[in-house]
Amino acid sequence: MINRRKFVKAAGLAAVSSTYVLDALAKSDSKKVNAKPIVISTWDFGQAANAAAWDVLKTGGRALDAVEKGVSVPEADPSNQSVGLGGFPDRDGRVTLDACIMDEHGNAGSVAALEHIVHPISVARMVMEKTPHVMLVGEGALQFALKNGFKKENLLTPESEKAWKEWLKTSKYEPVMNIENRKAAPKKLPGGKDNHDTIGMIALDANGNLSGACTTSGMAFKMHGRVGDSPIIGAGMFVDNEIGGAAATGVGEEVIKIVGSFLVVELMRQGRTPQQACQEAVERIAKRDPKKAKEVQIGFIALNKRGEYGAYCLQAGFTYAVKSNDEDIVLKGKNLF
Ligand code: SD4
Repeated sequence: MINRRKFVKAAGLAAVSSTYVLDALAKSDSKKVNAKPIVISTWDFGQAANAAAWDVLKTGGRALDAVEKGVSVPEADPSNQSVGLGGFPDRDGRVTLDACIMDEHGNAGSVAALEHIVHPISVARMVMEKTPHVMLVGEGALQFALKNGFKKENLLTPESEKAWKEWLKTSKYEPVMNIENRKAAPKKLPGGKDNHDTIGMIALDANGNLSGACTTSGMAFKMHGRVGDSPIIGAGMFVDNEIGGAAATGVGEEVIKIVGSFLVVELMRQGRTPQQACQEAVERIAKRDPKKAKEVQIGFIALNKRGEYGAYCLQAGFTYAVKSNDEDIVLKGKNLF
């Protein structure tokens, strides 16, 4: 049988204009056909989130309910300092949260710079289902949440407050990330932590419907009012029920500039496998700003309508979690550098 890599090389990928050919290639390296239900999410703590999503999926539940329930796990976990309760604050000491959600009909809801609410993903869902809008931010998002029964809470835990006070001593903003094999001394946040724990999750339910969710406290010690990629539909997450879904983690500014998750889904539409699509999006980031790309971490996960999944990142150190009837695993994302 012809080796796929050699075939692509021989054909000259740039010269392959027919999506038909690419579609054939994509199918030829399919790993999982009809593997539904299935859920994938970013980072190793995605496994616990997947377990909660699986409770919904295994009984024939809707992917939308699964992703909301799944990402609620890290949101409520104070030890996760990049999502929800206990998230690192901005440089003014305020915990501001970003989240978005999409259902199988292409409906979308989002909140950005939301304070005092443990589950921004549920507020995002309510924006989607109960308002004529897609996105609410800041004070308006908080008022909407409070009017709809969400409780106002203090999200700044003593641990995150301590880390912020430590950071104030230098007040130097620099994205700190999970990168293995750092040549230079690894950058760490006060308390010795990395800062890349946004959860992005895509699920395919037993009925073959896709939904996605993404939620984060954003980059630690960001400027007050800074919004990352995570709540931006098409950047931090995107789902098209005909094709697949994708989510991003990492330095959001770089993801926004290429509309990353939308790009991954569109590449799958053109025939790329989830893995190939994620790789191409990461390469696009590296091509745009090669110097920056070497310094930051960005990872994408993708799941297509057939239940095939993949991931790709800039630097070694990105992990993602997969749960289906056959698998309950954490995988290392393949990396560019
Ligand atoms: C952001 N993408 O706010 C998020 C940060 C992140 O893991 O992924 N952290 O830019």
